[in-house]
Amino acid sequence: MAEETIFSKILRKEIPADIVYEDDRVTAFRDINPKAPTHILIIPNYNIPTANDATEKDEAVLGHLVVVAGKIAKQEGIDEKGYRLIINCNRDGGQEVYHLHMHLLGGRPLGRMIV
Ligand code: DGP
Repeated sequence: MAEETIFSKILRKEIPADIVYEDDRVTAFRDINPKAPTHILIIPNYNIPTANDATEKDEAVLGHLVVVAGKIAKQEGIDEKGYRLIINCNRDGGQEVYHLHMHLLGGRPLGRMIV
């Protein structure tokens, strides 16, 4: 079984988070250290540590992350202007929390890439 992270505690509501969306498969909450006016993390409700650990059984939930990202972007009023979705993997990818998550960033022009 994957190791616990701070995100497991957020899922169990043991520590506070500004949750903007939740259903039976995924949960979304505002990043504690926002890099843009809208910076939301969307996570599966169970721990897949990194993109390397994703398997065929995770395909539905991983696809759902993107569908939910679109819904939240609309909710945040950034869908028309646009936004960026990022999944970091391991050290070179800048991953800090080993519970796979998708960053939804928007609310300002982000440039062509974040480096
Ligand atoms: P990453 O580098 O892709 O692993 O991003 C992890 C993000 O998680 C980082 O932008 C900060 C955010 N984060 C870390 N701890 C917490 C927390 O306790 N609460 C919230 N809301 N966000 C957190």
